Amino acid sequence: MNRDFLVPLVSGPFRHYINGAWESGATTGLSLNPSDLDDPVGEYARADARQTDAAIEAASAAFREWSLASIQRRADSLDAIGSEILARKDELGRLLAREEGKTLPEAIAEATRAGQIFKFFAGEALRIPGEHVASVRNGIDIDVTREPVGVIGIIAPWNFPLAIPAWKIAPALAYGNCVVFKPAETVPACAAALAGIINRAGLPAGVFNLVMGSGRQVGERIVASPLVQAISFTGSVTTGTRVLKAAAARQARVQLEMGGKNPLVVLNDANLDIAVDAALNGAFFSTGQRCTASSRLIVERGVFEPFVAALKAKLAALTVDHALKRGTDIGPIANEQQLDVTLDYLRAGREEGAELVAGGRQLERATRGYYVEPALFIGEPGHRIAREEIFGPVAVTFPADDYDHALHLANDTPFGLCAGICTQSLKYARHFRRHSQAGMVMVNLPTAGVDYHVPFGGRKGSSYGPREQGTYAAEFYTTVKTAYVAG
Ligand code: TXE
Repeated sequence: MNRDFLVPLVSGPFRHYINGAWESGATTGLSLNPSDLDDPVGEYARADARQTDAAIEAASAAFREWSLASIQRRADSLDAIGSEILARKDELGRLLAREEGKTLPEAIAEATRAGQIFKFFAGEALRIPGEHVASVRNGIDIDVTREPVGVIGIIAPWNFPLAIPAWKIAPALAYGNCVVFKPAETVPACAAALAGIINRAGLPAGVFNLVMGSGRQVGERIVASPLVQAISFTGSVTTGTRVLKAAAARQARVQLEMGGKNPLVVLNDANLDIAVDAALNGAFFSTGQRCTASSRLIVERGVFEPFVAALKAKLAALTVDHALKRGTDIGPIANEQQLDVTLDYLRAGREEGAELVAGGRQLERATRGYYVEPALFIGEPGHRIAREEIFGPVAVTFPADDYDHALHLANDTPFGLCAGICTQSLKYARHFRRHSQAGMVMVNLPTAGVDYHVPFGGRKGSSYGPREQGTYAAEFYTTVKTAYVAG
């Protein structure tokens, strides 16, 4: 489809969208371009308590109408949102690359995925499942149906500023809920662009609201509000734990997607080209800022040296530069805080005795930005850099004695989002699939890179609550009613 849209995607200052109207903030913040700090993306509104409450109240007031709207109406709205996203994926991709710093091809792919997610849930709105069950008592029918939950508070991170909001907002709306969306402060322009597209789909006022601002002020207010029935959160373990405690204290429904420290196991019998490409892509693409990043590379001793040598060679050939520049493989780190975290871990790795075999230097480019050379350490499983999520272009590799040892090391982590194995052995692939303590398993693939129509989520410290995406999203965004009917 190639439609010309007369409306600009977004124009600063980026405003809140509350009860069907655009609103300036109580205060403002500045969104930066991490590839070029001299090219700010624009000012954005920051909400205070009053504006946050206004968004929540608008969503609550809109719930009755939207929850009773026909499924055709809901499907058509989501389809329209998906269509505009897909038609403007290049424009959205440019904005995303400029604001978050992933490369343009990665950003366009993310925009495409966001559009596909809305299209998928447009279909799901027409397929809301239910069950008719025979009663143990004569003359009674039992129906199990799914109903909307209410107002959903959506708290999102900055690393996928279109796709993550899409996979929370689309199912929320498809199943008849209203939304209060709080994006991360690194990416307000992307959030405002998405809100503009949702606005043009003509939802009733209040069904979807965008409020921007700090986690402490806006996020905590959403989590604490008795008018918000459910919270879907993606972000750090520390914040996720706070959200969980606050939500549990008032018995709100909650779903958390948090960090990962995802292992990629490479066995002696692996196709080394596939394994090295999986490691390169999984660990370093999107500047390593993916919760599914392959940050622990566990390699059987027989191929450890050739694997490290081949990966080093590939790393040396990568171009780290401005996200919008043609030929850039790795963009900058998304914000200053994340740059500091990455540099701290690079220091910690050296101090705890890990061997830095490639990269790790801060880089200067033609424009001022947060550039860091992708870094590979040979470390030990107990090192902090091998146990804690870094969320930057840093991976650690260590050898395993055999498959059993590799499986043990892979599972020896407080996280459990995704785990990968590279092998040509069906026996080990099957065993790993069954015994990996992760929510997602990849065989001969990077740990990052998932489809949009199947469940996404992890185990242990990575996730809490029902899975996101695919048909499984219904578990979180609907509540079940069992009805007994006698004639
Ligand atoms: O996350 P936060 P940040 C990890 C990654 C990164 C670290 C910090 O390790 O280094 O988190 O990133 C909102 N109540 N991941 O600071 O703080 C906040 O405004 C309610 C991994 O961005 O968790 C933002 O909208 N909300 C992760 C969202 O929560 C609060 C992706 C996430 O912010 C809040 C992103 C509060 N008290 C970061 N405090 C992954 N694995 O996918 C903050 N927020």
